[in-house]
Amino acid sequence: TGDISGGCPFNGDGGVRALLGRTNRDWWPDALQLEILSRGGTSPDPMGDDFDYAEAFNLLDYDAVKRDLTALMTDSQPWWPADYGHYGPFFIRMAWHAAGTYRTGDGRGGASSGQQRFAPLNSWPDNGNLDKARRLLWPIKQKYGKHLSWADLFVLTGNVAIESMGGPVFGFGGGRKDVYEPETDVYWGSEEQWVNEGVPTRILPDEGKALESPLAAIQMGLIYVNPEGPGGDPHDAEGMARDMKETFARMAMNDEETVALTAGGHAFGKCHGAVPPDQLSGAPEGEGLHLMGFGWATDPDQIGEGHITTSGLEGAWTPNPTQWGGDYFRLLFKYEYELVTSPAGAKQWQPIDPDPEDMAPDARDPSKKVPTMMTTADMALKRDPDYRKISERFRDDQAALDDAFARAWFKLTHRDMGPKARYLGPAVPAEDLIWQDPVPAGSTPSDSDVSAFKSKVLASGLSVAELVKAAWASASTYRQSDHRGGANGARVRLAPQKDWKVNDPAELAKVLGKLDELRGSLSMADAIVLAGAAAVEKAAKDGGFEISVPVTTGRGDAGEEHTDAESFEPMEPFADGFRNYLKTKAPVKTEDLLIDRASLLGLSIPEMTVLVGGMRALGAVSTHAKHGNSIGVLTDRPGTLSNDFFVNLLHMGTSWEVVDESGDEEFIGRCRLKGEEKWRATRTDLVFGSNSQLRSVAEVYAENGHEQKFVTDFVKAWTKVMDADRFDLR
Ligand code: HEB
Repeated sequence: TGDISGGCPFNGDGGVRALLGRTNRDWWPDALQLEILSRGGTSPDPMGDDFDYAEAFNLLDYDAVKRDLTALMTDSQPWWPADYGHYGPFFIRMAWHAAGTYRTGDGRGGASSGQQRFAPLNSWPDNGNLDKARRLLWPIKQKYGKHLSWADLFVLTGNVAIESMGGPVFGFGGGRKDVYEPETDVYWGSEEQWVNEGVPTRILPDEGKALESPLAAIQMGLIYVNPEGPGGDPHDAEGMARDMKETFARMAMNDEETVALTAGGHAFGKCHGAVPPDQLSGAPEGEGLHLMGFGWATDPDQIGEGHITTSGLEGAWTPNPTQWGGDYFRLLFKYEYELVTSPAGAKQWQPIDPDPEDMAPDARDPSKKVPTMMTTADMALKRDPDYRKISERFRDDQAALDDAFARAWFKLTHRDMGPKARYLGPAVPAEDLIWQDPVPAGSTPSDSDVSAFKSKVLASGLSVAELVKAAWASASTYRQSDHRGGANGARVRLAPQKDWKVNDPAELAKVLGKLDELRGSLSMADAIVLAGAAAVEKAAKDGGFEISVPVTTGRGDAGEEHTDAESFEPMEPFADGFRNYLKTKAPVKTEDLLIDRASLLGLSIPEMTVLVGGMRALGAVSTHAKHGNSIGVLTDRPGTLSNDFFVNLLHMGTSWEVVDESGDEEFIGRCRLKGEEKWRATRTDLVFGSNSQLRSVAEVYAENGHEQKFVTDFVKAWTKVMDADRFDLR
């Protein structure tokens, strides 16, 4: 893939930046402050905790929804008339923009929570007028209610749109449960202007500037690239292809998928740039109440005439914008294109001397013919040599394009749903796809096999820390953003995970080798988790607490043939505060990276806190270049599950000083009276004493009388992480 950032996350402009960059509060300071009603864990979700969306979806009359959606496609509404009498293309763009925010770097974005309804996405310049597309769907959403989420509806509508115009569709999986608030955990960039306000482009090779990870868009407010060229320059053909390759790679798409998606998408519909953009009101989130959630308002008569501006570019790609087919590539290669300016002032490309039958119908009056167009991004499909080869093949082989488009669209719209076990409904394709990270079914071992294995593990000579680290390495790759990773499949024993530095590869290989010897008929995936459980039970017992760590077996083992190794590379933890690991200093504070990881694991503040404290006490830290396995292990009895970390961290007998050469990353704790060194720790450790909110939680675990609570809470949080990916059980 074309990752020109060198795979290093957060490698932006340098300098310290906030974890979340520019947030909704920064963009819209006057917005209603609803978050004060969600204090103290009160949820904004009106459906309540016991609502089971899967159960509701399974009662949906899937065929009836599809019939209703098909009818809606051509049921033009006077307040937003359908171009060519068909809303299909508009809905495809809606679905593509819903899914297209996905990025591999942290698995965030994507279609799975219907975030297009909320800020900032509802107001991104690139999502212009999609407020209308969503509102056209309200009667259908209202009709099917709890049985069909907005998030599923967006994707399903895209599918029905494609089908209703004769396009190929691979399948549909439901199961995207709606949320009722904007996601606040996604970093969209730190720029303070939108793309249409002159914000600079994010890839500037001359200035040594690469696209900051995990971002996948080239300018603030775009889904991917600037259609008019890099930074708006239509002549930079090389830069256009570079930007497309980089951004599409960030959403897990290779060149062939990128070409198929773009050409397939632009077989349909048109661009809107009939009026200068200064005639439009602002984006939805900042608009007046009377607009009822709409933005980009303009004169209704103009809308009726088709005088609409969205991107500012104007025109259709093909003579048949509501019919699937090969016209896009046919025209792209048949004609030379010249640079022209749209009525809204955008740069675009127009065929020179088109034959009359290659002209497009006017969107409101089919008897009128208008020239077709290409964006600078479309032109890259013939100007770039790699793309051109693929484009020529698709031009000459429609069946190949059909298949590639259908598959790439399915991947685009389902990439962030995680394993296939999470898909619902009658249209889930039978074929397993490598990007779904398939795991062969496991089996459930007998209780006696399990306890025999655990005894053997504890007698094997492997330490508590080694076993805990291996189990953590296996399970903690899980991220709730795209539901990838986790202990199921035991991919920790495969490339690239087995070689990640955070996993202490040599030690991990030793532990896994031993477990493999001892496991008998158990799967490796179960064996790793069971061995971790045995270690935690022993560590608790050594601290005076008899507890049992529950393990639900039944995990399967994935092989290399089930694993797209390259797609796991972006999942390498750049920092893992739970193991006190930092690869290289980032422009965000190291403690921010702990919060980020805890959020991807779906942990609460107390869960994160008790896990950090517990794992330190167990000695389960990644090997530190200078301090081996001792940094942050604030206890004299590593390997025992105790609250020593919190007790010692908060003890007033210790004073802390920064180790200057460490660049603020490392600290010495000295005896306040005598001055001798007692501990070494990192930012991730000290933040539990210095941050007032984290301290308040750390204090609970350091308090007398909470020793048992500490152990119980640790085991609960531990088990949550071990089981985070067990969708097969739910
Ligand atoms: Fe697209 C449209 C660009 C990709 C599908 N797009 C469009 C436009 C533009 C663009 C500018 C116009 C808008 C308005 O309205 O104005 N794209 C673009 C770019 C890219 C893309 C730059 C990257 C390269 N697409 C894409 C994809 C898809 C699509 C991937 C799917 C698959 N689009 C689309 C559609 C449309 C568009 C369907 C039409 C819409 C209507 O018609 O409304």
